[in-house]
Amino acid sequence: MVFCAPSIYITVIDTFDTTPPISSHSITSGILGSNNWHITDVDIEITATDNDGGSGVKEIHYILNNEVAVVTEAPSVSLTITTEGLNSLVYWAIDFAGNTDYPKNILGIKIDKTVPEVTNVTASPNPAAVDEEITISASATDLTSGAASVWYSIDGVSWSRMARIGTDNYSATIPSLSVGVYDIQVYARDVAGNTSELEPVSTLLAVYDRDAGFVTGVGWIDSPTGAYTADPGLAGRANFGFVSRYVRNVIVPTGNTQFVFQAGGLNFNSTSYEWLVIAGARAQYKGVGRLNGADGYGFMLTAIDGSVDGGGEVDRFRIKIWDAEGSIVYDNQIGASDSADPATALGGGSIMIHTPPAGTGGGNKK
Ligand SMILES: [Ca+2]
Ligand SMILES: [Ca+2]
Repeated sequence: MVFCAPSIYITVIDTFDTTPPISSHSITSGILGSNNWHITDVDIEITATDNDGGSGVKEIHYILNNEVAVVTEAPSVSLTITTEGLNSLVYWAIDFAGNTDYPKNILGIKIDKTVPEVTNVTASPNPAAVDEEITISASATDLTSGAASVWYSIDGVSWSRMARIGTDNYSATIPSLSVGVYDIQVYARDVAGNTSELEPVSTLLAVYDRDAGFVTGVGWIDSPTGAYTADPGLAGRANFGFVSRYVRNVIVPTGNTQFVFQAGGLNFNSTSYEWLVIAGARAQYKGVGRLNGADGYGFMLTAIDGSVDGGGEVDRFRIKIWDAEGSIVYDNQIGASDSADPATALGGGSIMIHTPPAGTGGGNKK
């Protein structure tokens, strides 16, 4: 050994370090969901140490998902994996003597940050009679970890699991329900544990009594601009569900009406009815209810059953909602008189007027 100059000194040490450094990794942050899937980005730290008296760690190299190798001149490096799906990570360290650690190959770092999507929630038949079995159907997809389970509730009360029917379709049956309008909500959970529970997809289900006269409606309209007076520019889909039934000599009809205009955050539920008039294909009724949980709103609903003589083959719907001062909150036929026929055709769903045979019931008229 000759210690005559610093450059030679380094060369000499090199010849004595024949031991590669040792590298390892740890996940420093990231939320683990189910089945070893992470439901967030994953932060990883790779560190390396060289042997005692060795030349020291010079570089850490890593390759994420078979991309270009990243070289860091330090004994540790942090990286964040953001890509959803199965990720792979290969890394190794090199010391100043040029010894190379054997590459660690980490496969299957699984990330799914996306909630599953529920579509096509339907109830059938809808409307349904009180003694009819109702089938709830929905589709659920999840491109990353896959849908694991799909759940439904009636008015959000309790959740029941739906059976899987084919690849993306799910189904459940409800033996029967009493007269009313029900909010059938569905959400899905993916294999990683992401859930769409906070924003279930819903559809309204109407249940009627076939022994009474009734009008039912379930479906949706394209709410026109101008309908929602607090923000007249808003348009979009509005869902409705209603049942109004009547018995001869009983003036006040019973039932329930729900109307939801999602873009305006408007959610109306009737609390009681005042009167109902059914004349041929046209039904109209008036009542009071709650808007977004607050009492003190009036409403009038007018509907045409296109399948009844004179109905013109097209189901049409109008709802007008006003506050305690009588100011209009919502009217999808704003400016028209209360006696006008509804002009808005349904985007989907149906309106059904049922008049019981003479002597068994009948329409009351105000
Ligand atoms: Ca070494
Ligand atoms: Ca997912």
